[in-house]
Amino acid sequence: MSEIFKGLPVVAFEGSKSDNPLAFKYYDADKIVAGKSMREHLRFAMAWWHNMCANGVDMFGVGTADKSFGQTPGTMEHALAKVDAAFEFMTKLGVDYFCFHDVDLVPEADTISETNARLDKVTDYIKEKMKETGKKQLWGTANMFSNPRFMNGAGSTNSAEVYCFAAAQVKKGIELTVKLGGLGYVFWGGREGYETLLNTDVKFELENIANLMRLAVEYGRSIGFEGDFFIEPKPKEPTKHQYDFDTATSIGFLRQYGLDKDFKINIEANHATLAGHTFQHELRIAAVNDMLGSVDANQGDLLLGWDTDEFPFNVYDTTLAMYEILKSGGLKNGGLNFDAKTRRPSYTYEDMFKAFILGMDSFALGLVKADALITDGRLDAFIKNRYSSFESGIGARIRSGEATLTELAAEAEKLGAPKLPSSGEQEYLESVFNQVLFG
Ligand code: XUL
Ligand code: CO
Repeated sequence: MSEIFKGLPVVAFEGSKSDNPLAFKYYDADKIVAGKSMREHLRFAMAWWHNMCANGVDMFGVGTADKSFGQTPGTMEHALAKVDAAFEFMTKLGVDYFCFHDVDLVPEADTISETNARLDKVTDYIKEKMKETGKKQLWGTANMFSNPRFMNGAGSTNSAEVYCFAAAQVKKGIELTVKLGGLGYVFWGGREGYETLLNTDVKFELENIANLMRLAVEYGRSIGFEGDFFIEPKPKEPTKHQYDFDTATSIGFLRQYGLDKDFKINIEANHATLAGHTFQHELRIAAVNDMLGSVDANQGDLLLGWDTDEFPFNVYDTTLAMYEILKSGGLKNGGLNFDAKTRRPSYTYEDMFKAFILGMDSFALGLVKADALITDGRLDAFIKNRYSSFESGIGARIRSGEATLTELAAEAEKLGAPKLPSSGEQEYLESVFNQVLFG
């Protein structure tokens, strides 16, 4: 097997003073931060679809990047060359994990059995490469949104026949995840939503999606899958409305259908902003519900209303994200999957390397700064003090659940006019944040 990314080096950490574009400035894999190495905290993953498949094609033009890796796209030789490329890429960048959809690995055949045979062949090869390199699968998933049969969704389809095809793909997807020892299995509801309520039975569709997930859990557990199932929320795109709109909605769905013990949430930054939330908000809501599973690390563009899947660059956001992740005790069966692609004009192999360096450095900085914020302690102390009226007296009785409504009303009457609550001091806290970030 010959080198694919010729002339591109194994990327080393050189520190913040380095001007080598192909070196890490902040990501120092074995450096210990908050008791663990950066590598363990961050668990970076490469998304097969953006990195090994996407060539920059968009609605207005053909691809600009060559991802043929010396083979003819659509052949098994190409599928195997993508494996070689992926492992060389991960090795050179020091990325420990990867994620894929079934059809990212192989060209889909006319029959399920032929597609599955191709998947078996490619995953045999992936398994060999995993043994050689120590790389691991973060999560697996099935693409149930590209094939025309899924035009009305997979679990949410109006066709019982299509539902069977979805089930077949989920079954195989979980089998491959078990085969490769993946930590998670993702459901991103690509077309699990609707274009108009005039033709849609929402309750029926939700029940069918939940049923597909229940079947997946039962089957997965029966063949030894011990990892987490994840829902990846997104409010829209490609459908007008996706049922897994955001974290809170997805958690409600999981609880409604009794799936909350087996599922957690995979939060994507750009999906959060499409839902009108911050990335931090989605992480916090998942964390306080004990549902923070994994992260699709990318960023959107605030001026564009779609999923631009950019490599993370905004260090305020990566700091706030790592702050939430550290405070929640870290990602257990999750990691930071770069569900991100280079811009269409950044079409070279070197751009792919630089994109990962940007993303990995942005999160390494975020980790260091988040740890510094926690060590600094002023934010925590402020929050603790902000709720201190609940520590004793009537406040403590409210917290313990002992106080009755009558008792509280009587207390209010006794107080006469209540004092204003203490100031929120947002501006002060933001300046503390800047001070910790910039010294
Ligand atoms: C699409 C998206 C998906 C999921 C996996 O917006 O994020 O690639 O991450 O299906
Ligand atoms: Co994603």
